[in-house]
Amino acid sequence: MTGEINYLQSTLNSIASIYTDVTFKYVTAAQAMQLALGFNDVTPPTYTVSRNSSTYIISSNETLWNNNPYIAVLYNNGAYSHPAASLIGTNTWKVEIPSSATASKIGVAANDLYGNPGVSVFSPLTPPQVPLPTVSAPTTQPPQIKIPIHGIVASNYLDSDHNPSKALDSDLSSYWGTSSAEGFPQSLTLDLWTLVPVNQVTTHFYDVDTRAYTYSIAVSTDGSTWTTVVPSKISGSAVSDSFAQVMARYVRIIVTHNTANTAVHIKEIAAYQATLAPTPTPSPSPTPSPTPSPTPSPTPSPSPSPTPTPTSNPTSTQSPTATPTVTPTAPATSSPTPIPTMSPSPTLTSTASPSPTSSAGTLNTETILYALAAAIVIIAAIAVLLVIRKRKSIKP
Ligand SMILES: [Ca+2]
Ligand SMILES: [Ca+2]
Repeated sequence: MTGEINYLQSTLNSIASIYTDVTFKYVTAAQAMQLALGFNDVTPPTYTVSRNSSTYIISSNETLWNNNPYIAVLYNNGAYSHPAASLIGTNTWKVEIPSSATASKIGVAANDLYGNPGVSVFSPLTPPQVPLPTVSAPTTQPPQIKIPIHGIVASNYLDSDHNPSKALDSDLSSYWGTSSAEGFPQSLTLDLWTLVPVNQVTTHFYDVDTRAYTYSIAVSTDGSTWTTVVPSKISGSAVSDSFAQVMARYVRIIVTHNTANTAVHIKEIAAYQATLAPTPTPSPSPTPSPTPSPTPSPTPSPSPSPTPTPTSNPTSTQSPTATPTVTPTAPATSSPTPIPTMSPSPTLTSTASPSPTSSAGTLNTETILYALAAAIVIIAAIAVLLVIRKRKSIKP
């Protein structure tokens, strides 16, 4: 391939030296677009990745074309998967990578808004578990949003009439109840399905009398490592516990005592998160209303995107700056309309894929193919130009 490109380059140089009144420019498709539209973003997007169990958070340093990176996972057995990335914040996406323990490489690829391709390959095993990001509790409690519960598991339950789902049926006459023979502790675990901000749990204990329960509440991102958000306390009937907002998938209440007997009974339980800051709609109001519009109070945004700590980032093999471009310094041209030169013009010798561990070799080949295709188009254009010139010279 390199030989073919060299041949192509020398051929172009030869043509350029003969037809000195023709300006040659060898550019990539992205660079051609830069020239045509007059902007000069030639830097590819770069990414950072953090991991929490099988959930990966990918951030880009700039807006991506289609607002969506392409993800490819290479597994140890040679298989590939292409999990979809879902947008969770500005230039931030979440990807669930199944069987991430057996994955060997994770590739992230996208173009920025100006066609510059950015590719990074990460190792899925190097990033450590991301600690639960905590947000300081707001001084004034904003309105709360009830979080959908996708699963509920109890350490124990008495019978089907007192199974864990009875704590989620919005019916205060039904409740989750354990067998008194099982004693304490007993726990009820809510599965929120994915990492979401949580800052409040409401619990409605069985309350036909003045009994009180001793309990604590913990959260987890992976179901194995738990962080206590409500230390052990005693309460009964309906109780609401607020805490500094955390990112969690699992919420667990652990009951260690009941003043009435040795069983646990919860009528209803729910988890909440703070209201997100309203996104301002850029609607230019043509009629200036005399009444001041009630601007939304600056509710402290819970910042749903868990900003990854820098240490958790994998050692990113930098995106191989492909786009092997050649800028043959064409001889002095007499072209009246000089084409603006591209400022950063990497030379052909800067071959892509600097990292030996990078598995993005196929992408480099693609880029070279694109460059070849662009060169062929240019040659064709020159040929047409030459024919036209020749015909013009023949005509009287
Ligand atoms: Ca860019
Ligand atoms: Ca119930």
